[in-house]
Amino acid sequence: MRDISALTLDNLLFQMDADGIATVTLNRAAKRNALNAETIEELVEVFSALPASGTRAVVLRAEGPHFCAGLDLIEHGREQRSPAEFMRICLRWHEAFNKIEYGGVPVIAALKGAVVGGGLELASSVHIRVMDETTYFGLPEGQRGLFTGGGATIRVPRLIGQARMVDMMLTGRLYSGEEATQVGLAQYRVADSEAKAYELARRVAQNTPLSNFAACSAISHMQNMSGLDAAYAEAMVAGIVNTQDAAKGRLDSFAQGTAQKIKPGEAG
Ligand code: 1HE
Repeated sequence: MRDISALTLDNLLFQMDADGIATVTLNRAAKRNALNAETIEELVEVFSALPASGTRAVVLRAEGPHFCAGLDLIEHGREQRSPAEFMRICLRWHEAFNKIEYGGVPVIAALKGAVVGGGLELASSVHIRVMDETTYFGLPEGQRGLFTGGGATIRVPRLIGQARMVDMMLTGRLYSGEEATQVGLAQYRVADSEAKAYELARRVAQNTPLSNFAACSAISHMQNMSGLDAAYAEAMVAGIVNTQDAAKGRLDSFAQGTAQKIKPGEAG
C-alpha cells in the first residue's frame, strides 16, 4: 500500500477517509488554481500512487471560487520556454491526466467557476464531472495566442464533438448551465457540486474494486482500439471481472432474492 499522505505537496492537498474515499484538492486559490509545472508534477505523483493506496474513489475539488484557470500563464511567460521545453511540459500534463483517466480508480470532479483551458483538459480526464450554477467551460487558448497541450484535442471532442470544440477555441464561446450538461461537458448539474461528488463517490465505492478498475481504465483503452480488438479486449476483461470471487456473493444474494433490486426512482 502506498502512503500518499507521506508525499510532500505544496500545490495540492490529499486526504483519505476511513471508507477509502480520497480527496485531492487544487490548492492555489490565489492563482485561481492555475496549473504551474509543480502542480502537474504533484498530480503525477498523487495519481501514480493512488491505485496501490487502497483508495476506492476520489473527489477532485478546488479551493476558492474557481476550479482551474488552466495553464499558469505568468510562469509560462516568465520561463521563456523553447518549443522542445514546452513539448516536454505538455508530455508531463499528459502523464498526469493519463494517470487519472487510465488509473482504474474512479475520479469525480466537483466543478465550480472557471473550468477553462488546461482546467477543462484536467476536468475532461476524470470519470464523472459534477458542475454547479457558477461553473463555466471555455478554451480561451485562441485569444491568448496559444493552443491546447494537455490532451484537449483527444478528450474534449469525445465529450462534445469536434465542431463544438473548434468553435470554443476560435470564438472563445463559453458553455454554462443546462447547455453545458446537454452538450456533455458535465454529467450532473446541481446546487452543491461537492456534496453531489461525495454522494457519487460513496455510491461508486460500494462496487467491487475490480469492476470499477475496468470501468475506469478498460473503457478508455478500448476507445483507442479498432472495434474488433476492443471487442476481444472486452471479452478478456469480462472474463476476469465477471468470474471474480468478490462477485460470487453478489450473484448468490441475487439468486436468493436478497439483493437490492434496481429501482428507477433512485437513479441519478
Ligand atoms: C493566473 C491565471 C492563470 C488567474 N495563470 N495566473 N487560462 C486563461 O486564459 C484564464 C486566465 N484567467 C482568467 O481569465 C481569470 O483569472 C479567471 C476568470 C479564471 C478568474 O477571474 P478572477 O477575477 O476571479 O481572478 P483574477 O483577478 O483574474 O486573478 C487572480 C489572480 O490569479 C491573479 O494573480 P495576482 O497575483 O494578480 O493576484 C491572476 O494573475 C492569477 N491568475 N488565472 C496564472 N491562468 C497545456 S496548454 C494549456 C493552455 C491553457 O490553459 S490556455 C488558458 C489559460
